[in-house]
Amino acid sequence: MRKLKTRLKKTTLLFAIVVLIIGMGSFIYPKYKLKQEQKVEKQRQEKLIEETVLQWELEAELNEDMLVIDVDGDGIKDNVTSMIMRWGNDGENPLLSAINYKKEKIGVTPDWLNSTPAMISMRKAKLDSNNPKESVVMEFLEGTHQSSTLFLKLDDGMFMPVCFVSEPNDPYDCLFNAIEIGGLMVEDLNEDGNLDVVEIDYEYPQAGRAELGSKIENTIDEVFGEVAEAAKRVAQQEQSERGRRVAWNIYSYNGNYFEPQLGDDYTSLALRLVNKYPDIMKKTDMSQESIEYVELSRGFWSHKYDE
Ligand SMILES: [Ca+2]
Ligand SMILES: [Ca+2]
Repeated sequence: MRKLKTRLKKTTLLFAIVVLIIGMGSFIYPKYKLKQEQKVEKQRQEKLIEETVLQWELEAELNEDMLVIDVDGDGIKDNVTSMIMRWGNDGENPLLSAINYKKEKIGVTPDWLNSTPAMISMRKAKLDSNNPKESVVMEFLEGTHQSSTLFLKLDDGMFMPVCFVSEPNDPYDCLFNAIEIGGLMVEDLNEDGNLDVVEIDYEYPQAGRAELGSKIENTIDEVFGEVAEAAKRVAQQEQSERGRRVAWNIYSYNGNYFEPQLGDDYTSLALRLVNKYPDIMKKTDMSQESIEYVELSRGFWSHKYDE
């Protein structure tokens, strides 16, 4: 009898252990399964990202209207395409459109940027080295050999221009000028993490002394009409020999826009520039005549833009 009791006890204990193991198993197994599934899904996503980004990068090598950069700062590269460049400047296509690796649209430029001059190049820039977001820099052809540059960053689903005023009224509050293609200097001069932009111009030591000749003067009269006198002075300037490069305007990104650097702020950044590039001079070291010439020329081309 005692033997039977002991056996019964043992059986009950064994049964309890088995129930406990099954119970624990049925509790642990779904968790284990979920983890496995999550792992597989993560690997699938990683493979999708890798393949999509690689395919885009190959495409971007052949298409200058496309960039593969991380515009929303989530650590995964996105696809930015200039729809104007790809589909034409008919006022309907946005300047830029971005999609993520899932092909979801994550950003577009506002309609007021739907009409722009011919694009020369498109590249990336980091406005703030502490922010993972990458921005777009677009250069456009302006005038005869001048160019203008637009910086764009993604905010809340919109690619907004980063201008040199806090509240821009039109695209010209956001276009940085360069006297020649590729001439805009874009780098962090004082290494504070925020990008600086320098509009470079030239001094004209012989300003005002070049003779155009009556043939050219007559042509300018015919072509430029009311602004012929200004055009003649600009033509004289272009014929006179260029001196050193000048740091005409310096701007620094302040987290919101490119703030014009004036007074001591200008001097401090300009000195760093002169140290790094000895052929560049400060605007404040130019002759008054040279300054007036550059002002005339820059005003002349922006007058042309307004027409
Ligand atoms: Ca991204
Ligand atoms: Ca800086």
